[in-house]
Amino acid sequence: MRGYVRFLLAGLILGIAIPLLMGAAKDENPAEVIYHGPFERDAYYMFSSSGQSGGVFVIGIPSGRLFMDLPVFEPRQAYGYAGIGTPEREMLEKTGGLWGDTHHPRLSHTGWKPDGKWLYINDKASTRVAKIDLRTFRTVLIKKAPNTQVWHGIALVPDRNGTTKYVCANGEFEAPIPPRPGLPGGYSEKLIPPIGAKVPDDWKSPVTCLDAETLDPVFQVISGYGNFDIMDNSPSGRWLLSNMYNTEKGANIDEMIKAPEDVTQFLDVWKAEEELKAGRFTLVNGVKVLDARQSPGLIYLLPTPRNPHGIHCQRLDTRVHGEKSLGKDTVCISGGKLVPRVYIYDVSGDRPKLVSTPWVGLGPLHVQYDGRGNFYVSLFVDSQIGAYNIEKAIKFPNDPDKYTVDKIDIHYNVGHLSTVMNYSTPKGDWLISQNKMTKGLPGFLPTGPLEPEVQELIDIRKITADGKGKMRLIYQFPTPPEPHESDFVEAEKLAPLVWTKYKKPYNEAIKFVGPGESRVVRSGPKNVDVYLTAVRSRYGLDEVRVKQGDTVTLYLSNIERLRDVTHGFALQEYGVHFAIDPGDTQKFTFVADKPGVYWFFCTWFCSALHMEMRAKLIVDPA
Ligand code: K7E
Ligand code: CUA
Ligand code: CA
Repeated sequence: MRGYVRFLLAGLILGIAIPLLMGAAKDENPAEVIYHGPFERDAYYMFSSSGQSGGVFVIGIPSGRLFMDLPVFEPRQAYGYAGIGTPEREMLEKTGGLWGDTHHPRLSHTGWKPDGKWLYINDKASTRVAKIDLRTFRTVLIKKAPNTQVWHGIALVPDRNGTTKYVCANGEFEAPIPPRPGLPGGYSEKLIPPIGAKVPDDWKSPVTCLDAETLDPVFQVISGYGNFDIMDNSPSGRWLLSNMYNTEKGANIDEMIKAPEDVTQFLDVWKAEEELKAGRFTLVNGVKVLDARQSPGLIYLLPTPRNPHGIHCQRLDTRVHGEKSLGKDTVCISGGKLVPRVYIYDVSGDRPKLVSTPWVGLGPLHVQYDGRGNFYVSLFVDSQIGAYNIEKAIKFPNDPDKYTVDKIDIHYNVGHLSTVMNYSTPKGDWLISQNKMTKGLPGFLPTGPLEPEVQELIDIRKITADGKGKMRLIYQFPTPPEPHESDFVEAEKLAPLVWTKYKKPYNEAIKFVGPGESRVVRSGPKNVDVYLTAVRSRYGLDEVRVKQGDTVTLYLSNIERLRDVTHGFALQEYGVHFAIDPGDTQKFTFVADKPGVYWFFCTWFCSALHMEMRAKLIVDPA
């Protein structure tokens, strides 16, 4: 009898539980969402900075698959990027060095949407910005600017039609700039008490805006304050926001955390353009420098949480809010590392206003949006991500129960968080948590005292416009060190624009060597030019003969017509390696100072006869 009751009960429970589970499985099974079987393509490209790896990770979302570890500020021999004697190497060396610390990638826009043309990213360490051609996924330009030290935050400012016009960058560290006679204040909304002014007054950290095409500086702006961290622009392109954590002008950490509040600078880009036109600038090291102390209304300073980090502006999802919302300014939100609040600014008018300071949790760093009216904050100390409703957080700033939508644990210590296409037309589907610590995460294979970085995919599709619903952690994937921020474009938009082979002329400065054009030309008493083709699976010459002491310039063209057939070139004893993609030509220069016979060989497995793809460099003794 007892058995029978148990059987009945079990049946009852299963009868309820099975349909429930099946119902849940129907739209909630994470495997169905993120698993991409053979031949299945991701919906988005995610371009994530790779931090101290010096480049960009190209990752498919939602699968989390790593497609490319794209080199920018560091030579990468697998891609033949910036090898010894190449023009890329020279560009890196001229602008600061052979390593970088990348932070904030941004995609170029046309009409406020990613146009699939360029990707920009900064190197904090050497105050540089790079431009990557998305037809080829190659770094094509790297530049720096004078009068500034350490670019941390960057933003792409659009013109009035939403097309990328400037790449602007924050100088984080103060550096001396020739002092100028300044007018006293008058531009500050709230006086920040000067505490321990240890950094000299003529040390500035300007905001620098570069021409998006050439990366040459168009203007810089200085004020009575300095030290900028993270930057964003309002969608219209009018406001450029910079967070400042050292309002105290302290020279060490104790000084830098003294003031109860710091400052967000709102730079009116349209006003800056008027000032430039009116000639109200000074040339400093060839750069037009605007001084906010002499141009009232050029900047506004508003209080920000003590030692702020992230400042991010809302873009609206056009599917929810219509095409006109694309360039519409609404709110920007700043997080502060040392107080559990974020500050919400209304930037829709002619003057930015602080409208709310809601409580969010411990260690708020960065803020993202879903385009439906909610914002998401990374809480570094709490190891959580919080979701909040903007309207309610403005209406009921002292009632977290009213505006908090949901909180979710992450693993661990989230830095940046990225909602898909947050910097253009937010999709409101996925949120990627880019965490700083893995801390022996169960399920991750240990890799020594240093563990891989973990990124977590969070489903935010259930969060509604009126601030209801739950986030859901559905996937964890590792990446090498150390992703900071990400930008996104739809795969269906970018994939068709990506070249399958190089088109001519891609680099006018380097002449393509066509089939049958391989030759050795003595161009001077001590100069030899070598023109060489590569095709499966031989070089255009079996032997290259030079004299000891010759400066050899090699032009190597890959004359393949098939996509993805890349060849390599590794030269024994000379430390030379590069890779050339189909249709591409590379150039490098070296001095043949060691007499002897040296095999050079292909390093990319290009055909069944790849091993046979080798030839001789003969250096005759002088
Ligand atoms: Cu890593 Cu954007 Cu440089 Cu914050 S920054 S975490
Ligand atoms: Cu060409 Cu291997
Ligand atoms: Ca401070």
